[in-house]
Order: sequence, then C-alpha cells, then structure tokens
Amino acid sequence: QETVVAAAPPAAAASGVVGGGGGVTIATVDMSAERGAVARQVATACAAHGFFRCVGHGVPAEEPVAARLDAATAAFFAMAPAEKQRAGPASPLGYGCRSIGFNGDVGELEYLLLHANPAAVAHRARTIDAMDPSRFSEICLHISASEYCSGVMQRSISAIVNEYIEAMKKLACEILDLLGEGLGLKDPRYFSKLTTNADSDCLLRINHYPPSCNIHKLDHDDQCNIKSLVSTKASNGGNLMAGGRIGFGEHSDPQILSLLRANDVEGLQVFVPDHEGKEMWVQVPSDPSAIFVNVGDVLQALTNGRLISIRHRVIATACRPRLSTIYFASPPLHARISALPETITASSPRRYRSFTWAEYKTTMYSLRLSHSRLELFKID
Ligand code: GA4
Repeated sequence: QETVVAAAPPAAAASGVVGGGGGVTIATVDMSAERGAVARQVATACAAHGFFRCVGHGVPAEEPVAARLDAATAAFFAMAPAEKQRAGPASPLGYGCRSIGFNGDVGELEYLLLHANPAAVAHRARTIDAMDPSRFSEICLHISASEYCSGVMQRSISAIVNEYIEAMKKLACEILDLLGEGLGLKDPRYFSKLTTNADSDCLLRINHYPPSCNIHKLDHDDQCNIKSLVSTKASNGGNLMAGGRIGFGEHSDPQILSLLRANDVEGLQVFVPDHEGKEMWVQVPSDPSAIFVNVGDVLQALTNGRLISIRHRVIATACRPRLSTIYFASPPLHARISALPETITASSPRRYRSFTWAEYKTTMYSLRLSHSRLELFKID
C-alpha cells in the first residue's frame, strides 16, 4: 500500500524538493492488517527507503496520552525563557535552543531531549554518585525524563511523558519483531530485545519549530533567550535555504529505530530515489494520526546494509508552529553491534566492523550532524 506524496509548495519545488508529480511514493503500513502481510510490508519499506507511514498502530492522536503530551509540551515551550533554561543547556540532554550537538550545528527550533529509560539512568547515576557524589543531582536533572519532569514540569506532566514513552516502546518492539519476522531472522526478537534491555539508551526528543512564513515572527530570541547564538545566526545568514528555513539539518538517526509523531504542520523531508533511480528530497505530508517510522544507523549495521538508515531534515515553511515528538529505540551502551550472520552472504560480505553503541555514540558526538558516520565503520 503506498501513498503518493502531496505536491510540494512552489518554493520548495524550485529548490529540488518533489511532491506527487515526481511519482515518488511513501509506503503506508496498516498495523491492523494480517500479521504475515504486515511483516512483509514493514521489511520491504525498511529495505527500500528505510521509512514508512504507520497507521492502525493503536496510538491515535485523540488517545489521551498523545493529546495530553501535546498540550503539556505546548505549555512548556510557552513558558518564560528563564524557566525553560532551568532544564538546559542540552549537554546533550535537557532543554536546547537552536544549538544541536556540540560541533556548531544550528537549527530554527527549541527542544527537550530526555532519557526514556529511567531505570538505566538511575543505575548510571548511582555509579556516578559512587565516584563523585557532588555530581549526582546535576546529572539526574540533565539525563532522566522523570527527574527532569518532576523538577521543571509538574508531576502530572512527568506521568504523561512516561505514559507516552511506554506506548512508543511497545510500538517500537512490535515493529522490530515484525521486521525480524519479515527478514526471516533465526531469532525474530533479536532487535526488540536490544531495545527492551534494562540498560537500553532510549531517548525522547520534543521539538518546537517556530512559525516561519513571517519574517517578524522568525526572531524567537525572546522565546529562547540565548544571546550567544544570535551571532551564529547572523553569520550563517539566518539558516535560510531556498524554499524555507532549516529547522533541523540533513542527517540520519544513529539509533535502531525512530518513531515520530507531529502536529498538522508539515516540514519533514526525506531523501529517497524516485522511480528512475534519481535521488531527491521528498516532502512528507503531515498526518497527526500517523506515526512515521525510520531505520537508524544501528539497524543498517545489524542487517549488513539490507535496511537503510534514511537521511531526513526539517525545512520550516509554515505559518504555524510545528511540534514533533520522536522516540529513539536504542541499544544499551555496552551492546556490541555486529551484522547478523543471516545477513552475510558470499555476494554480500560483512560491510561494517563491529562496534559498541558507546563507541558509536562517542564518534557521533565528535562529528557534525550531516556526517555519514556509519561510513567510518566500513570494511574496505
Ligand atoms: C540526531 C538524532 C537525535 O535527534 C539525536 C541527535 C543528537 C543531539 O541532538 O544531541 C546529535 C545527532 C542526533 C547526531 C550527531 C550528533 C548527535 C547532534 C549531533 C550533531 C538526539 C541523536 O541521537 O543523534
């Protein structure tokens, strides 16, 4: 089942972004269909583009958890800058404004980056506590979703975030199990076990992109109040590109699988080949009731490149703010990432050397957002 993408706005089309006319399609998988068929569709979509629109997933937008999370996060981003700053700066977890990562990447957004597995955080914090007790509270505030929420948001919001994380975790596992079945793995639950591990390093990212159609509204310094970034913004021309503003620059997600939900404001673009094999950016139509799923670098490595970690970006063009929430299903830091034997054949020999997730994380934080970091692990 496939959805023809909507026509891109004229400005975007002029900058090489295609819509329906280009014949590029985005797969839609209805999770409520017959299991065998769903497993095949999920595997096909992840092998073709590493991206699909997931419907019938049981977490509809109207469901209390999704709607309540949206209301809570909108209220958070509307708070006074000083209040929001109490959770930041994102280093890497916490509240961030414009600055992404540690190497100079900038986007027109503010965000919250939270750890989605409080058990692993508590364990790590205890370990750190044993080494240096004075750092305990500082680290807890910055890395744990529940600690963060109880400190800065109200307790009721912390419950919503955790409830949402549980719903996403369940869906991620279901999709990973379907992938395992669809690929015919000896242990179809191999992928999901990595992310349900007690120490898994899952994250939740909540992004707020300000409206971009009106130049007067673009200057949201009053929202962010990070003066040091103003000069960065000026020196790079305000992050403008043909067709819109860079909300979040081109990149692939490093983890196993990402699950994105957004409001009805579009902006997400994915890099896919069209029917003639030409690669181009495709505008993904907004759909608040769907969950968009993409393969991450770790899943590409585990499947020896059979599944593709898709490059994507957010270009802000709309007059209303875009709110998106992404759950990143991740392995534990100590997990060894190595292609599964059933994905290695005589015609498709091992492509990447094995690495731990901790090693991969260190590498990715030393590089720019757009870096094709998995290439560094390629066997020549
Ligand atoms: C991209 C996917 C996730 O949003 C993220 C990002 C992370 C960050 O914002 O701290 C990174 C980026 C992401 C990949 C390269 C590094 C790390 C910013 C950056 C420049 C949370 C993640 O895990 O990797």
